[in-house]
Amino acid sequence: MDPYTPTPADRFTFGLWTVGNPGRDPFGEPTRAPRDPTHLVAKLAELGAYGVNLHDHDLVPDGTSAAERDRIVATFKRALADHGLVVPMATTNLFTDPVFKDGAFTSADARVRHYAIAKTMRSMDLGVELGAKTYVFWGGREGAEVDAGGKLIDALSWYRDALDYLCDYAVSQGFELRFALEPKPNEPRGHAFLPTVGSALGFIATLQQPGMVGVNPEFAHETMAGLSFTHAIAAAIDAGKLFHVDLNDQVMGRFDQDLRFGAENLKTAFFTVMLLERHYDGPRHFDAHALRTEDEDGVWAFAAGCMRTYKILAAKAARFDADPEIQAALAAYRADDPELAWPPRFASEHAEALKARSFDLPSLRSRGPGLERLDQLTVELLLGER
Ligand code: DIG
Ligand code: MN
Ligand code: MN
Repeated sequence: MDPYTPTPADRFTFGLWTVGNPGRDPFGEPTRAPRDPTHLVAKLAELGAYGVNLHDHDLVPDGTSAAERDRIVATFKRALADHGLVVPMATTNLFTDPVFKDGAFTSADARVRHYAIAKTMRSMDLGVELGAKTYVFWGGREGAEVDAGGKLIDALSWYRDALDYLCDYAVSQGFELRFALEPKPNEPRGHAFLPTVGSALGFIATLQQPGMVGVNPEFAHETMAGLSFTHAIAAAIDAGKLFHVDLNDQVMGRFDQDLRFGAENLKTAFFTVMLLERHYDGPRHFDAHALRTEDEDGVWAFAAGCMRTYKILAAKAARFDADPEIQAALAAYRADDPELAWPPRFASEHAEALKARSFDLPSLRSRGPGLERLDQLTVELLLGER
């Protein structure tokens, strides 16, 4: 069997909006026909995916009657059961409806803010009904083009009020839900609130129930901001806040391209996979879509490519760990000195001794870390030469 054939054990997931993306962009109409969610479930299962995610209105269009909503959900549940897919994550569309044109949770109109919270609660109900354990908040319209509105600090306070209220709602309903904030620096708003993983981590610390809230970093979003996605993932892991992850690819400094995983930055994708394989056991969600040029065959080639590239890079990460030359270079890179082991707790005597200690600065200055060779070995591994 092909070692890179995905299976549900790999926990690969896709949003209905990803493989269902019709190919519309700001300058062109859709190039693909819309596909029914049950068809997308069947095709994803065929490819070896584990699960499917959704915004509320990907499945139940806004304004649907309660009876029709229940029929749609029952049909979708049957498709999930028939094809063995789960719904690990759900989220709310707070960005398409023009009512959110100047923000949802951060709108300057309290009526819009409260409508967004009501819509999110109904969407949480749906997500939990489908089995979601993670709820993502991407603030697509939470931002500004005009700072004269004077709400830059109020917006964060309103954002906090909404999240604190929704955490209370989840607890009151007995939902086993963790929230994951998804940062993005801009687009569709000129400047987005909570633009990066770092800013989201800081914001979480100000919430009333910070333990319920983590981050959902997206490869394209940190890259758009000119940041390293690998470093963003490491910061989230370090903070114990990597609750979900959106994998795709992106050319730095471009609009949000949501490219197939591995399509542009193979080395960053490699180290991302290495970190996820070592420190994260959640779904590997591909928040990406096929190029607008593609037909439906191209959509499924895109989806299969995301999963296959992840598995190939995971195999490369295992080879990295087993490669004697790479491991020797890694061992040589780190220098330790048993005399410098940290004492169990701070002691003034230790501080005085450290201040008085002499260091061989000329030798420390001239020591070479061997990073060029280590990086070359990594490149050769990725090129299939090791
Ligand atoms: C875009 O990157 C956002 C929306 O697609 C969705 O709200 C979230 C979940 O992955 N990502
Ligand atoms: Mn994106
Ligand atoms: Mn995303």
